[in-house]
Amino acid sequence: MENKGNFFLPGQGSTVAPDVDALFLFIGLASLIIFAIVVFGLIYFGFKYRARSKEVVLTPDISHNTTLELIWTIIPTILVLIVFVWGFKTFLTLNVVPKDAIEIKVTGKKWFWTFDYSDGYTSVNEIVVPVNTPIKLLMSSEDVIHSFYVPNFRVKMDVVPNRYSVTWFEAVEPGDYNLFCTEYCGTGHSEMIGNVKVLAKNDFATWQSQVGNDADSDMPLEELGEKIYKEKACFTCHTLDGSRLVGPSLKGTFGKTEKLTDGTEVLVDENYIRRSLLDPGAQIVESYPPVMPTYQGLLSDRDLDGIIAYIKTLKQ
Ligand code: HEC
Ligand SMILES: [Cu+2]
Repeated sequence: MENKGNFFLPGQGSTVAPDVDALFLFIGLASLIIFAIVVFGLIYFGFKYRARSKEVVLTPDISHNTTLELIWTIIPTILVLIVFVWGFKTFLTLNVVPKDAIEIKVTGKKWFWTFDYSDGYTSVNEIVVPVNTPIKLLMSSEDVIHSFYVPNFRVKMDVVPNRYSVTWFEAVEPGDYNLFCTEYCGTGHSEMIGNVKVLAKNDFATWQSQVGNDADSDMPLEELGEKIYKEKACFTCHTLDGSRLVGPSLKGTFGKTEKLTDGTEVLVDENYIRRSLLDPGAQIVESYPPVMPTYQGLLSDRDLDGIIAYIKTLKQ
């Protein structure tokens, strides 16, 4: 990325970032100057009118000063008007989506992002977009409030259950940019991290044609399963080394007997795993919260075969 940013702000990666930063800088500097005047005045007058003798000297009876009062009313009013007009213009730029924008559906859930593109492709935790093209994000949540935040783009918008929110951006340089959830949404909140991959226009076209042809169809099942484990962010809740996270570790799961919350025991076999992914609420492992999201509609039959094959490789 050309624009690396500085100590105070991350690099400017979108068309709106310079506007947002300029206004921020103006408000910051104006506040700093006023702060300096007030503090300096306080110290200066405190010193100038300090008590010089033990005798009580009464302050002369001054009721007002019209010139001073006009100055401290007019200057702040002008400042507030500048901030209002400037801020409103920037607010409109941030909120009015250009007509030719490409639309991507964003879904937040505990604790990852899914992105649905108009050609039917779905990705998890990575949104891929072309450079110099306005992108409209139509966003909703499947559970609690999340918030979509890309610091380099100066774009942040809440993602709320039961309604849609909309935001947009136009990236100005290819590269990878952090995507954070900025609304505390539970245990895995700090791991709800994604990536915005901005590609040059021709690279984006190549990417689109690749995902269009289903590059996974000739991958061995175990490899496909491993890829899904990473891409669908299973790792935010399941480890591979036997340690407990939000969910049980997948190490040595296959073939073991699992105790469920309803007191029954069940053998972890192909059908149990399939059901865990498509209808996770049906059988809850004892001592774990029922928070695993459903992957119904996100995983094909072959994907499920892949995950099962992969879990089988994770022996003790
Ligand atoms: C938000 C956290 C979360 C995510 C993400 C998640 N799971 Fe789970 N998963 C859980 C929890 C909690 C349980 C245990 C409770 C239950 O049975 O639903 C569980 C249970 C399971 C089980 C049954 C394990 C057992 O020992 O019986 C399997 C298999 C599983 N998950 C696989 C996956 C795979 C594969 C993915 C990714 C595609 C995934 N999970 C994503 C939280 C999650
Ligand atoms: Cu979140």
